[in-house]
Amino acid sequence: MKTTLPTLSVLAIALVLASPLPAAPASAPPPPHAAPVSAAPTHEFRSGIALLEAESGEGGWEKLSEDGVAVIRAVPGAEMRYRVRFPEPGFYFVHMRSHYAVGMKNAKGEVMETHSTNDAHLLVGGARLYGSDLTTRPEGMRCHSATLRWWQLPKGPGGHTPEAIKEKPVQAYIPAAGVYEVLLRYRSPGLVIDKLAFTRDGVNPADTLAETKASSPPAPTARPQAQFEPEPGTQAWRCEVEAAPAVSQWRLEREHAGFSGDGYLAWRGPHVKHQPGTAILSYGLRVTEPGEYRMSIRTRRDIEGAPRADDQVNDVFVRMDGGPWVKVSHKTPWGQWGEIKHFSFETGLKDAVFSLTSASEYRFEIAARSDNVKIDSIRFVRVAQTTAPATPAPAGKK
Ligand SMILES: [Ca+2]
Repeated sequence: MKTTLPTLSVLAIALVLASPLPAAPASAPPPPHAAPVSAAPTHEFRSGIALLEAESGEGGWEKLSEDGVAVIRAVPGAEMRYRVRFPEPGFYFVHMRSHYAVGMKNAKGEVMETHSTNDAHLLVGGARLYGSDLTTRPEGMRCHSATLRWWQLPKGPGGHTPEAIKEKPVQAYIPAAGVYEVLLRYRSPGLVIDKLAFTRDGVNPADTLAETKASSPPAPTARPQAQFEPEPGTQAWRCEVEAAPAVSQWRLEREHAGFSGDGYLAWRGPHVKHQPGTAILSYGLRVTEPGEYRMSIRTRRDIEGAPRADDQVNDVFVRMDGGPWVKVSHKTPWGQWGEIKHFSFETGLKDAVFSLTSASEYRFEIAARSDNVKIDSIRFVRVAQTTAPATPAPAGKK
């Protein structure tokens, strides 16, 4: 018998090595692990994605509509709950389509930094997510956009997310198939969430989701807030900036004479150079003759308080028909009316000319960039068809 025991032991080890993957894979991260609930799920996986409309959850976050998109906004002390059925154990990427608040004021009336309004606590099955090292446990997720975008970034642990995981996707670890509660908790004011999502694989699942969204039919958007009018006897179209409502921290002002129409809009919010799409003003431009159209925006800047550098208080973002946001800028002397008429690229300035290739209505939009910039009116002039256009290729028109 002495000789058979070692043989059996070897056999047992061989059997263990050959057995299928154990319930808790060798790559299981450090606990505590998520714990399932017995309640019925509110969300299921379909085609590899569990997609949670944020407003479908139960809880006390404010539900509202932004440009026709149903979203939720953080409320101090309140939570939102969802129950997702995860089909198999393992790691899942976590996505949050969200944006922070621009120009939000704190209790003292001071404008808050956008990074103070950009995150939420998030627990899955009562457990924290994992950072990209599959060890560090962030408290939640954060975002870096002024408009709704997909984000996968961790927040915490602590006030400053560790560098090693900071800009890398978070994941949830699900120890066994089942229904798990997804719990959003307040961390900062002003955070707006459109959707949450869980995906199993893919190098960059957030891009896949964003593309899915972009390729689906565009959501019905609100009408432009104002319309360009043709200037009789010319190839020009004109619109007063203030014909659009002064959203967010655009302010209708009349202090400096020389404006046209009812006044001009001044951006009294923060400098938002990294957040194109902040506080959008929209204008409908009905094109009857396709061609190249040169843009100019009447503008001025004034010394208000401390003197500023010459390349400040001088730009806004514009885009045509949902194309890329482009910075447009000017160097008009301080205290004078002038014109913004150049696209401003890292490589230099180019005439702000747009290719409007179909006889249809285009949507021209302006978004904030420099603080305290003032804009009065917008004009488009059809360019004589002699030279090749310089344009940042706005989105293709049908
Ligand atoms: Ca005006």
